[in-house]
Amino acid sequence: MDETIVVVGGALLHDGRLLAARRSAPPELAGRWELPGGKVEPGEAPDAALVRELREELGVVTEAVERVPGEWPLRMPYVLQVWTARLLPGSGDPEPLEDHDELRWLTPDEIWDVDWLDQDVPAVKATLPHWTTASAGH
Ligand code: DCM
Repeated sequence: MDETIVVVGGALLHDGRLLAARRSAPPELAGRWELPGGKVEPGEAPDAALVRELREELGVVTEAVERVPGEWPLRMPYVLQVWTARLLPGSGDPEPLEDHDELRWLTPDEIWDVDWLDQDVPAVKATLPHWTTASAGH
Protein backbone atom coordinates (compact mmCIF):
# COMPACT_ATOMS: atom_id res chain seq x y z
CA MET A 1 0.00 0.00 0.00
CA ASP A 2 1.32 3.42 -0.91
CA GLU A 3 0.65 5.94 1.80
CA THR A 4 2.88 8.67 0.50
CA ILE A 5 1.45 12.03 -0.50
CA VAL A 6 2.99 13.66 -3.53
CA VAL A 7 4.13 17.26 -3.42
CA VAL A 8 4.57 18.48 -6.96
CA GLY A 9 7.24 21.08 -7.68
CA GLY A 10 7.29 23.08 -10.88
CA ALA A 11 10.36 23.79 -12.95
CA LEU A 12 8.76 26.79 -14.65
CA LEU A 13 10.94 27.63 -17.64
CA HIS A 14 10.80 30.76 -19.76
CA ASP A 15 13.36 32.16 -22.21
CA GLY A 16 15.97 29.71 -20.96
CA ARG A 17 15.51 30.65 -17.31
CA LEU A 18 14.15 28.73 -14.34
CA LEU A 19 11.87 30.35 -11.77
CA ALA A 20 13.03 30.06 -8.17
CA ALA A 21 10.72 31.11 -5.33
CA ARG A 22 11.76 32.09 -1.81
CA ARG A 23 9.49 30.71 0.91
CA SER A 24 8.01 33.06 3.48
CA ALA A 25 6.60 30.27 5.71
CA PRO A 26 6.74 28.15 7.81
CA PRO A 27 9.55 29.63 9.92
CA GLU A 28 11.84 26.61 9.50
CA LEU A 29 11.67 26.90 5.68
CA ALA A 30 11.39 30.69 5.34
CA GLY A 31 14.22 32.31 3.40
CA ARG A 32 15.07 29.14 1.50
CA TRP A 33 14.35 28.76 -2.20
CA GLU A 34 12.20 26.12 -3.87
CA LEU A 35 10.56 24.98 -7.03
CA PRO A 36 7.06 26.39 -6.38
CA GLY A 37 4.23 23.91 -6.07
CA GLY A 38 2.36 22.04 -3.39
CA LYS A 39 0.42 18.98 -2.31
CA VAL A 40 -1.55 16.92 -4.79
CA GLU A 41 -5.13 16.58 -3.57
CA PRO A 42 -6.89 13.18 -3.40
CA GLY A 43 -8.06 12.18 -6.88
CA GLU A 44 -6.09 14.97 -8.53
CA ALA A 45 -3.48 14.31 -11.23
CA PRO A 46 -0.03 15.68 -10.33
CA ASP A 47 0.26 17.82 -13.46
CA ALA A 48 -3.17 19.33 -12.80
CA ALA A 49 -2.16 19.99 -9.19
CA LEU A 50 0.91 21.84 -10.41
CA VAL A 51 -1.08 24.08 -12.74
CA ARG A 52 -3.49 24.84 -9.86
CA GLU A 53 -0.71 25.57 -7.36
CA LEU A 54 1.16 27.86 -9.75
CA ARG A 55 -2.05 29.78 -10.42
CA GLU A 56 -2.81 30.13 -6.69
CA GLU A 57 0.70 30.97 -5.55
CA LEU A 58 1.99 33.02 -8.48
CA GLY A 59 -1.07 34.10 -10.47
CA VAL A 60 0.20 32.53 -13.69
CA VAL A 61 -1.47 30.36 -16.31
CA THR A 62 0.81 27.44 -17.13
CA GLU A 63 0.98 24.08 -18.79
CA ALA A 64 2.85 21.11 -17.32
CA VAL A 65 5.25 19.83 -19.98
CA GLU A 66 6.96 16.68 -18.73
CA ARG A 67 7.73 14.79 -15.58
CA VAL A 68 11.33 14.99 -14.46
CA PRO A 69 12.33 11.42 -13.59
CA GLY A 70 12.94 10.85 -9.92
CA GLU A 71 11.29 11.26 -6.54
CA TRP A 72 12.80 12.97 -3.52
CA PRO A 73 11.79 12.27 0.08
CA LEU A 74 10.41 15.11 2.20
CA ARG A 75 9.13 14.88 5.77
CA MET A 76 6.91 11.79 6.02
CA PRO A 77 4.49 11.11 4.39
CA TYR A 78 5.46 13.53 1.60
CA VAL A 79 7.59 12.92 -1.47
CA LEU A 80 8.60 15.52 -4.03
CA GLN A 81 8.01 14.97 -7.74
CA VAL A 82 8.89 17.57 -10.35
CA TRP A 83 7.40 18.57 -13.68
CA THR A 84 8.67 21.13 -16.10
CA ALA A 85 6.12 23.77 -16.98
CA ARG A 86 5.75 26.77 -19.23
CA LEU A 87 3.75 29.97 -19.21
CA LEU A 88 0.83 29.94 -21.62
CA PRO A 89 0.43 32.86 -24.02
CA GLY A 90 -1.42 35.68 -22.27
CA SER A 91 -0.34 34.62 -18.80
CA GLY A 92 0.95 37.50 -16.74
CA ASP A 93 4.32 37.40 -15.04
CA PRO A 94 4.57 35.45 -11.80
CA GLU A 95 4.11 37.39 -8.57
CA PRO A 96 4.63 36.13 -5.02
CA LEU A 97 0.92 36.07 -4.04
CA GLU A 98 1.13 33.42 -1.30
CA ASP A 99 3.85 31.43 0.48
CA HIS A 100 6.73 33.34 -1.15
CA ASP A 101 8.31 36.77 -0.71
CA GLU A 102 10.72 36.86 -3.65
CA LEU A 103 11.02 35.33 -7.10
CA ARG A 104 14.03 35.04 -9.42
CA TRP A 105 14.44 33.83 -12.99
CA LEU A 106 17.79 32.02 -13.04
CA THR A 107 20.01 31.28 -16.01
CA PRO A 108 21.89 27.96 -15.95
CA ASP A 109 24.96 29.88 -14.71
CA GLU A 110 23.02 31.34 -11.78
CA ILE A 111 21.26 28.20 -10.74
CA TRP A 112 23.33 27.61 -7.59
CA ASP A 113 23.31 31.29 -6.54
CA VAL A 114 20.23 30.81 -4.34
CA ASP A 115 19.95 28.81 -1.14
CA TRP A 116 17.65 25.99 -2.28
CA LEU A 117 15.86 23.82 0.26
CA ASP A 118 18.08 20.76 0.83
CA GLN A 119 15.56 18.40 -0.76
CA ASP A 120 15.17 20.65 -3.80
CA VAL A 121 18.90 20.55 -4.65
CA PRO A 122 18.84 17.10 -6.31
CA ALA A 123 15.48 17.92 -7.91
CA VAL A 124 16.83 21.14 -9.43
CA LYS A 125 19.87 19.26 -10.70
CA ALA A 126 17.60 16.69 -12.35
CA THR A 127 15.73 19.43 -14.25
CA LEU A 128 18.86 20.63 -16.07
CA PRO A 129 18.68 18.18 -19.03
CA HIS A 130 15.02 19.23 -19.52
CA TRP A 131 15.49 23.00 -19.86
CA THR A 132 15.65 23.20 -23.65
CA THR A 133 12.58 21.06 -24.35
CA ALA A 134 10.32 23.03 -22.07
CA SER A 135 11.42 26.58 -22.84
CA ALA A 136 11.71 26.27 -26.63
CA GLY A 137 8.91 27.84 -28.63
CA HIS A 138 5.36 28.67 -27.56
N1 DCM B 1 8.24 21.36 -0.40
C1 DCM B 1 9.58 21.19 -0.72
N2 DCM B 1 10.04 21.54 -1.94
C2 DCM B 1 9.19 22.08 -2.85
C3 DCM B 1 7.83 22.28 -2.55
C4 DCM B 1 7.39 21.91 -1.30
O1 DCM B 1 10.34 20.69 0.10
N3 DCM B 1 9.67 22.42 -4.05
C5 DCM B 1 7.76 20.95 0.94
C6 DCM B 1 7.52 22.08 1.88
C7 DCM B 1 6.38 21.59 2.73
C8 DCM B 1 5.63 20.59 1.86
O2 DCM B 1 6.52 20.27 0.79
O3 DCM B 1 6.90 20.88 3.85
C9 DCM B 1 4.32 21.10 1.34
O4 DCM B 1 4.53 22.26 0.59
P1 DCM B 1 3.49 23.49 0.68
O5 DCM B 1 3.57 24.00 2.09
O6 DCM B 1 4.03 24.46 -0.33
O7 DCM B 1 2.16 22.92 0.32
